[in-house]
Amino acid sequence: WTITDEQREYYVNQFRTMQTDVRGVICGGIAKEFFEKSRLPVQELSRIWQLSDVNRDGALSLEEFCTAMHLVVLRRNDIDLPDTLPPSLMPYLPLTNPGQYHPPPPLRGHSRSLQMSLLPLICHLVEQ
Ligand SMILES: [Ca+2]
Repeated sequence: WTITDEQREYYVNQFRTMQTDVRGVICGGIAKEFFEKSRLPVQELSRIWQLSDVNRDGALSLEEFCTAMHLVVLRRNDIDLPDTLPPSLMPYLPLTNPGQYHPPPPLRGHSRSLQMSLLPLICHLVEQ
């Protein structure tokens, strides 16, 4: 299941055709469209997606994309998907690489302020 250097280079190039910034991510819709070109059944693609999107943010980072691509390639070669990711395919988790991972604080702050602004409304409804 190991990714060879040539394969990785190819995957990285594919990633670059969709996302010029290698530290960026490919959002779900674009990735889905791309992987549908592999003509694998949808169930298998969603399985691959579940295995590859390790941080469950609905988008694929370069590492996650390489993993997903590789799983697609394995399936195209009639190799069964693993139940869990083998260590050789495990994308680097953001936690192991804190320098490159920026959690989206504006979004969190936004949802919190949204909750705050809803609170008086909810209190008002409860009073009635
Ligand atoms: Ca992800």
